Amino acid sequence: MAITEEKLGEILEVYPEKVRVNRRRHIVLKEPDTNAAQQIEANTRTLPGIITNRGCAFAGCKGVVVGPIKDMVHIVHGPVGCAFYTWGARRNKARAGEDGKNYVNYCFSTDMQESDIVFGGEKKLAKLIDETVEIFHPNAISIAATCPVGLIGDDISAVARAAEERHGIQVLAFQCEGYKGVSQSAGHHIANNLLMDKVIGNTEVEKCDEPYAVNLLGEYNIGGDGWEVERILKDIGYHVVCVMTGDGSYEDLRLAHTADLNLVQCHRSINYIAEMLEIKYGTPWLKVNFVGIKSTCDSLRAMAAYFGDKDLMQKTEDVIARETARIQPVIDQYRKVCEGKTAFCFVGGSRGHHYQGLFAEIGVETVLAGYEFAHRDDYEGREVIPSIKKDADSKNIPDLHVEADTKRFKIKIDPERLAKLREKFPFDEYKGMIVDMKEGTIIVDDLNHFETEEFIRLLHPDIVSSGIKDKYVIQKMGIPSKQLHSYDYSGPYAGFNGAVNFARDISMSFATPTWNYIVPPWKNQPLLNATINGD
Ligand code: CFN
Ligand code: HCA
Repeated sequence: MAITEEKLGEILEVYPEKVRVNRRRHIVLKEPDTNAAQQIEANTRTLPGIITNRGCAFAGCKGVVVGPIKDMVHIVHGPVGCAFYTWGARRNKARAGEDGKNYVNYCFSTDMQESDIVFGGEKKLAKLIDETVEIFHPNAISIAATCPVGLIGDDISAVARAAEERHGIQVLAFQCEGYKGVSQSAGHHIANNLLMDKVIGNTEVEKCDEPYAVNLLGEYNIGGDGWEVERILKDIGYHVVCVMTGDGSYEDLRLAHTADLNLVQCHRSINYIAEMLEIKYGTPWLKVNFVGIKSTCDSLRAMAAYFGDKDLMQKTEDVIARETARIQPVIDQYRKVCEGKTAFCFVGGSRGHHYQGLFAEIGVETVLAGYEFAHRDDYEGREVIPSIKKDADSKNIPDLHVEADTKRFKIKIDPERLAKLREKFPFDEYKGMIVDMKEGTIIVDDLNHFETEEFIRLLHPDIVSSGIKDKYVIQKMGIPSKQLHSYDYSGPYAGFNGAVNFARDISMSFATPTWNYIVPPWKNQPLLNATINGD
């Protein structure tokens, strides 16, 4: 059943007036294909009292962007709960490199107590750094500030500077107190800025000797996704300089400026570094998506077209032909179980969009999708500077950046020139989620638990893919839930092998007899209406 404006009105009716108006702006009913892009409100403060799935700036900085760097020790300066929250649950996998250093399975925290809040925690932090260096010898250290640290005013930058002098390694202080900004997104930005400022390019090396040198940005190796993507890229002949940051290392990160091209998997979490690399070093970036067979093939072809080398293009086609011939028959089997089913696809800041293509490939249609904390460009699309380096007369890169404002990292390019480049490199655009969704589907920003249940009651999806905070509510409603953050202990789901794993897991969710033992509430209970002020 498609949701009409009237039906939506009924769901939102229980809210007080102000809340209703606010929430309506975060919901889009996809209209028939028109050229006018539909707009959505996003990246604004969550209404107090609404049970949101969002996290905090600390989660976005330490948990998401910085945490996966394996040869660094990441210290959580704060209560042990914050450290525990970012310890392992995200499933960003890592293997030690040649130097044998991998600390991602450890949890380092100052475990602040009441006395530290009263008297300050700087000394405790300095002592922890000393002990860490003595015991673990990491290549660098990060300190992540939690809410109380900002509130009591511990100067973590000063502690970091003094520790750098004592130990001769970089100690990065991330001022990512949880309360900053409106979600994880602020933390991504804080992490991007400091990594760009202090780590990337912090070496004598200027250029990578290998041909087709790329960085993979916004790939965090959840369930091994990054390993599958790297397998494909290496098979074709690419050299991966650095992955940001899944299974990534501090040492590789320093070399990121030496690559020829930046591939951006998760735009939301890392677009800042992609743009800063373009401004500072002239390295263009390409939006890719290695989730789903078609998206993977499209991305590989766009990369080959960027380099414009005939052999590379041929090798790309060979790998695509070999891999698809291998996996398609398997996918087709699973598709028989999944065909005709519908899904909700609500994840953080990019997967709500990225997974829709893969769902479609196994015959599942996404009827509702959204992001926890994405910005408007992730929904509505944005202008992307095309691959400037490949254009014949773009050797003089600074010409393109005449109005580059390095403080705010904004670039202005002559629109005529931009149009010409776009013609040549049509892949270089970031379309956002809304344009890819079908008429009659729903796009919801910062979905909350009340709305999740209401939309489930109305649309009866066959599967809901989201996170741990609503997984069990969904399953108790008799509906399979597939976590698209952690993959429920499975994965990888990216690339060709990932598509097979995903098809297998989703068809298992449908085929399990478990659901015969659970009766969804709308089958034997009247629909509950929320009450306000006891009426
Ligand atoms: S791995 Fe990424 S893909 S980084 Fe981001 S926006 Fe989170 S941790 Mo959870 S699964 Fe999610 Fe994305 Fe980028 Fe992960 S959709 S919410 S902050 N995310
Ligand atoms: C985070 C991390 C998270 C949480 C997942 C979830 C992740 O936002 O702090 O809510 O299920 O992917 O681990 O997004």
